[in-house]
Amino acid sequence: MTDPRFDALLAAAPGLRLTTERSDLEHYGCDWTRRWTPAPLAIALPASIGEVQALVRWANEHDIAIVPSGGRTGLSGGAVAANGELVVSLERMNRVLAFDPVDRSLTVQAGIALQAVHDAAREHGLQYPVDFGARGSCTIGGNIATNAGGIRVIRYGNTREWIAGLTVVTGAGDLLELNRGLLKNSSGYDLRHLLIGSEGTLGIVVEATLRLAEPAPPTNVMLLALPSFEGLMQVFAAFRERLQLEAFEFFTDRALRHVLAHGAQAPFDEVHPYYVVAEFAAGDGAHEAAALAAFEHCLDAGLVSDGVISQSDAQAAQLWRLREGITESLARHAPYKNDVSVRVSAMPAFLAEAQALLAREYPQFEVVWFGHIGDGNLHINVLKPEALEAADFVGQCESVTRLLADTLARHGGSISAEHGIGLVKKAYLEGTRSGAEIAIMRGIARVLDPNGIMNPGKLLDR
Ligand code: FAD
Ligand code: 2HG
Ligand code: ZN
Repeated sequence: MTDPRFDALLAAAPGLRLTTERSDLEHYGCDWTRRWTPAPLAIALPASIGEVQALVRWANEHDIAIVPSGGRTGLSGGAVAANGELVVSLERMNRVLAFDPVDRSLTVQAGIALQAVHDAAREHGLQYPVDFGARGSCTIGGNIATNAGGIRVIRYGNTREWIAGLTVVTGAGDLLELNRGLLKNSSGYDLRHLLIGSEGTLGIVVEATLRLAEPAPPTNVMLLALPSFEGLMQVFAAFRERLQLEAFEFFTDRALRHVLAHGAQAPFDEVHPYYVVAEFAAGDGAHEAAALAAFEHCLDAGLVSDGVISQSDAQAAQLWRLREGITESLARHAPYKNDVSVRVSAMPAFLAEAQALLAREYPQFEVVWFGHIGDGNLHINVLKPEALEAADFVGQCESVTRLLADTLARHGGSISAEHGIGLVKKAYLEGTRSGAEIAIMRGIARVLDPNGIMNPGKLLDR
């Protein structure tokens, strides 16, 4: 730690933990994308809001870029520090601060893991309904910064719906308390919503007040096998009509094969091209009958070819593993990820067009399709052929993404549904956002972060 600039920082924030150990730089300098070589200046681990403010002010004085860092499970390169940035990890700020039974809210520090929030809500007989596979490692700060979605959006919405208040240190070093947990607040621009989805470019979220929901009803999980994707949205409609859906997730046989190779158990004796995991409120005979009716309707119409319903929590977890295990099972193939959305009504046409285009233009690639089909959100992972160099692979995948972006533009969709733009999708932002919108976004960034120190190079160039 020989850099003399750190002396002033440690004088202003004596409790701050600062490290330049090579293993720490490597550990904190990247996210799940693994595409960039970590090269941060240092890692700061504040334990209080005062320390966060001190280091943001110091970074402004010394013109040092900051990368806010949560669990680094991000899939868009948002938490990457490859250019001498100061990584600010919130991992020491991971406590539950307050629970309010009347407001049904939980106030937490931003570095708390999503799973710990679930546990805390459950202790109070409630639930925090944003949920997805990275729950054990991702943090509320990262969820807010990406407006994370997940497997229950179909019923509960994205992270944005659950944020009643935010405490933020802006890029200028100001402390803002946004909305203070109010349910109703028509007092002008809601700056809280600017911070949600801002990918660390406007400030550092240090605390959040989360709304909690009634506990989830007892549920059952069903795995459906589908002969073709044309009928997918009809299956969705049939189940949504008859049941209260908590989740409706889609994956292909290719995805399943990777999860099985990773140790999961095959759900059916036969191979089917497409699958859906549906979770729905259950627990009494009427629900069971409705599920059976939905299934039989789809079977009679030739929309599904097989199905299995969970008989225990353990079996439900096993079925979920087939869907939630996909990302991890693909990791060894260095996938190039796309995370796209269209309106649910546009999904069948988009899916058909995109699948046909990719198969025609890029037959050399294994493409794995899965996602939150009930939200109009698909994950399209292109796997790296072993023989292809990483740089060549990424180069070719950029043109896959360009093709997808053009297709999305025709269908009015978005190049990032829930993972954020980060570094990975910056070049394609203009397909989803108009020039006027991007100009306003730049203006907002200039106001909250006048010296451009907050996560520069991510989301948009300023
Ligand atoms: P990080 O990766 O650390 O950071 C993400 C972004 O947020 C970066 O731009 C970073 O600078 C910024 N940031 C982090 N903390 C703060 C803060 N306190 N203040 C300001 N900015 C901050 N995402 C989904 O939406 N839905 C899914 O279903 C889903 N499933 C996943 C499954 C797996 C197995 C994995 C590995 C990832 C998945 N993700 C999913 C992506 C990822 O988990 C989410 O984007 C998550 O919200 C990132 O949280 P994090 O704490 O890891 O953030
Ligand atoms: C999911 O839905 C995540 O499982 C990860 O958003 C998607 O790995 C991906 O592409
Ligand atoms: Zn997802």
